[in-house]
Amino acid sequence: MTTSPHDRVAEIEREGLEALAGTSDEAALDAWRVRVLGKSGTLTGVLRGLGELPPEDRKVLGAAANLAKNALEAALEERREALRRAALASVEADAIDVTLPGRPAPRGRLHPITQVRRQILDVFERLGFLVIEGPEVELDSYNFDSLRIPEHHPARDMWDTFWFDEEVDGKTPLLLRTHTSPMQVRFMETHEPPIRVAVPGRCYRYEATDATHEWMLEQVELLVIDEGVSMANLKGTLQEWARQMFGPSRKVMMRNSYFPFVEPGVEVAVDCFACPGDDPSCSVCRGSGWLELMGAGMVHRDIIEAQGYDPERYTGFAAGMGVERVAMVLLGVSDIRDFHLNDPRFLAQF
Ligand code: 2U9
Repeated sequence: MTTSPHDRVAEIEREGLEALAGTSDEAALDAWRVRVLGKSGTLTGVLRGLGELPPEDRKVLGAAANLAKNALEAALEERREALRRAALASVEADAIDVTLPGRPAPRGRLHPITQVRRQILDVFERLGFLVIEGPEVELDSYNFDSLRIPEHHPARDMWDTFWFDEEVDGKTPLLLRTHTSPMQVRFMETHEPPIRVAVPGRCYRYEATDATHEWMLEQVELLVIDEGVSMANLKGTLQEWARQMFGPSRKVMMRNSYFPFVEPGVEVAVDCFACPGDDPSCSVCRGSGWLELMGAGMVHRDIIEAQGYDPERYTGFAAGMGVERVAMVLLGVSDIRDFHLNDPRFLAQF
């Protein structure tokens, strides 16, 4: 059985369109064109054979073959355009537009306690203090004895302490420092007056936590020892610090207090920077007009003497503050525990 010329044209067109759909580049399109529409192409073969047909058949088949030729040529152009568009789109997808602004990289931030500690220390450094740091694991001799808090003295009750189990001569001398003061003692051992140091650092207290107490706190302590140092120098130093931290018109109030390492000892308060001082709804001072921020005093004569300095020649002052306490006041945080929960939603506010 032979196929009729009509069927042959239809078959060439069908096969041609099918093959064309499978082409994926310019070379394949060219090969397709040569195979179907070229000089020895399948459709060209049919058109060439027309001359051998009787005139009526020639006319009818000629018309059909020409229609098939036009359809195949149009399909070729369409396919070429489609491939060109696809190639262009893939180049565009890979391209880097150098004129676009960069993607912002997520930026970290300093912990609020770090920010406030730096702010506190910046002021003291401008006032001429040297910033020094010391170990968090201390000997009880440095943490207590040299600060006039001997073993079995009731004053030790002021600092609930984390002790290490390690024994030396039947005693457990190691602890987590309860204040940074042992570092001032270490500094005095290796330096002669004049001394002017600020000591930041983490301290630990074995106590229950609540909105204003944590078992870990950061302190900044000061020690100044020189000839002729007085309470006036203490007050002036803290007043200037308060001005730079909380605003230019700050006042400092000192009230009698007790710490074994100072005499006299004082509690230091700064007048409220957030209200006129009589607003009961003020979140900073609650209407009292004052913020208690630190303890301070004149370094006890025994301590000066124990370091081998002449107590008739040298006097000094010391002060200590909790960084978290200052941060709460400055940043408006009402629960100290928020600082070390490390919830990013809390930290992202500062
Ligand atoms: C030496 C001599 C004296 C450091 C001082 C305070 C008063 C004080 C507390 C405030 C709140 C610690 O963070 S807090 O709990 N500190 O009240 N600290 S005088 O006196 C010293 C330190 C070292 C050699």
